[in-house]
Amino acid sequence: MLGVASVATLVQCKSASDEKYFEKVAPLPADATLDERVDIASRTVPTANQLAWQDLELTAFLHFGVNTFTDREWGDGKEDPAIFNPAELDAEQWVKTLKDAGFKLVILTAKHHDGFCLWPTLTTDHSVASSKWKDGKGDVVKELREACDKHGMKMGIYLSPWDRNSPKYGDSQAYNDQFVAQLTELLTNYGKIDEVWFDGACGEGPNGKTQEYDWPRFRKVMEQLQPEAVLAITGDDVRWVGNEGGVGRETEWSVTPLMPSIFPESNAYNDSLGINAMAKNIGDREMLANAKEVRWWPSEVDVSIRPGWFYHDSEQPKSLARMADIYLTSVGRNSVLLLNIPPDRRGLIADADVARLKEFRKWIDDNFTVNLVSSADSASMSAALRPQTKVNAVVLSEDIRKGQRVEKFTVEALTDGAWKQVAEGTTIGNKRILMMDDVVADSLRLNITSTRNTPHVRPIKAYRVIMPDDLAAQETEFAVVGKSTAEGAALTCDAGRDVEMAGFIYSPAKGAAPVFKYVAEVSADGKNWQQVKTTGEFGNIFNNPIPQRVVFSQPVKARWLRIVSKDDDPKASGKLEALAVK
Ligand code: FUL
Repeated sequence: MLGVASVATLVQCKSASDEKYFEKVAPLPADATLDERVDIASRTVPTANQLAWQDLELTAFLHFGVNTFTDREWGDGKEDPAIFNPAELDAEQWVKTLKDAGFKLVILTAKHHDGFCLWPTLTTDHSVASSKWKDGKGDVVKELREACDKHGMKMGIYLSPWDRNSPKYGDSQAYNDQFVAQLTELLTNYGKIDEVWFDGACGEGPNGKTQEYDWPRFRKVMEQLQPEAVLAITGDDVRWVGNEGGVGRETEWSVTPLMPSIFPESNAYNDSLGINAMAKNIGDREMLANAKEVRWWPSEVDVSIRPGWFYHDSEQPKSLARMADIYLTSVGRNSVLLLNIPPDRRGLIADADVARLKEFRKWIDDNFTVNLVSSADSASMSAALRPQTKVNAVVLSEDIRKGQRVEKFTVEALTDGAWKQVAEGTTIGNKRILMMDDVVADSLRLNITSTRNTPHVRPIKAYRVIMPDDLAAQETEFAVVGKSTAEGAALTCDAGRDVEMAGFIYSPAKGAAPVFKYVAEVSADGKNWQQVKTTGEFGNIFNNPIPQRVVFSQPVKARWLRIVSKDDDPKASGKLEALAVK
């Protein structure tokens, strides 16, 4: 193992070129050697907007709209606007709840894929103006703005490019004009917007044509109207981490050759490099060999506090244990957490979610407020603890204004006069939290065993973190019963006896296409079937293939349950379990 003294020799110190930085994008000349490419990547740095955004650490999503009232995840655009009626809507309750929990920015789904606009847009009647809420005179975006101003919260907007309501969708020029008009309204009339979220989903229009988005135009509108905002997901300021489960990579580079989808050549280019947004590795040095540029494109981990993005009565917030895990694997892995807390039909964040957020904040405060390091020495990257201090977490951080550089490190603890390795890792970036087994130590030190350039690492911090018990994912309301078999388009569950069947859990199989559209049927004899859910759809299952929990409007007595795929290529795979009334 390498000691601290050897760090200087390991670090390829390039003090001359170290002064020169590339903001956001750095070209990699075709004739550059791999070492030169790595050097350029090490000097690629964030823009001021990106830096300010990375500093936020905790940001929140509010998925709210017609889906809240139809109990769906993806609306089809045919919803009657009259159903939107959140009689008790209180944007201050949202913002206060989030602020108390430590969130610094909140992003509202101003328009989701169903096309329903939460502000009275002039571009379509499919908006709050046609709803019953406040007799059509309400404006959710405005109410959020006012609450954010009052409580000192930054604001962002989600404007879905995919629009299942607009008759113009699929007629590229006409729809792009409409989209730009919507974006312009949102970025002009609602004060300072700090993040604009363009989702990547792009389905067919009613005319069967696929929409070609004019990304460069959208980006220009944003730059002109909100020059300090970051553009997320399809945009080139903030990168989707690649899953919706709350997990950043252990090796999470903010500098990557991956090209954002607002650039028309991105698909072909990323394919040529053999990478995509979900790839396990998006930044290792080997990947730089064939790239023509690298960019600072830091990761955002978007995940919902509940199984769905929209509020459903049948769902519950994640356990505190799960939330703590998410914190460690997002903020603790060089990412900004974007946690979704969906308001309910009243227009309020549900009590259970408010309570969970309070616990979440308390867990962070209890565990990460008191740094156990009594004095740190940045030159030797060592940290003195009070004698015999028990620690199980170290927090590391690079000064990313000078790039992200560290590729590999170990952490050692001085115990009974001897140094021993207690943790190891790859990237650090803006923040890295490393959990390890309890160790009783007098000092800690960091050994950087591989770096792209002179590292700029802040003093180590150390903590003793107590993970909450996982009372978790257990089903409390219903018993999970039955044995599942797949045949053709149907996935059948035999509960073994007659039960009061309240619903089911469908768990998609790893590596196989999930069921998307389905009907659910029950049977007393396994031969005659009765439909209980006629038009089911596991909205968003492709992006987020987690177990899908569906509760029927009322329980029905049966022994067998099946879901029959109504997809174009109907093949059922995965597992089906019945939820029985206890
Ligand atoms: C996805 C969407 O399809 C989901 O409905 C949700 O909005 C999520 C944040 O992004 O791609």
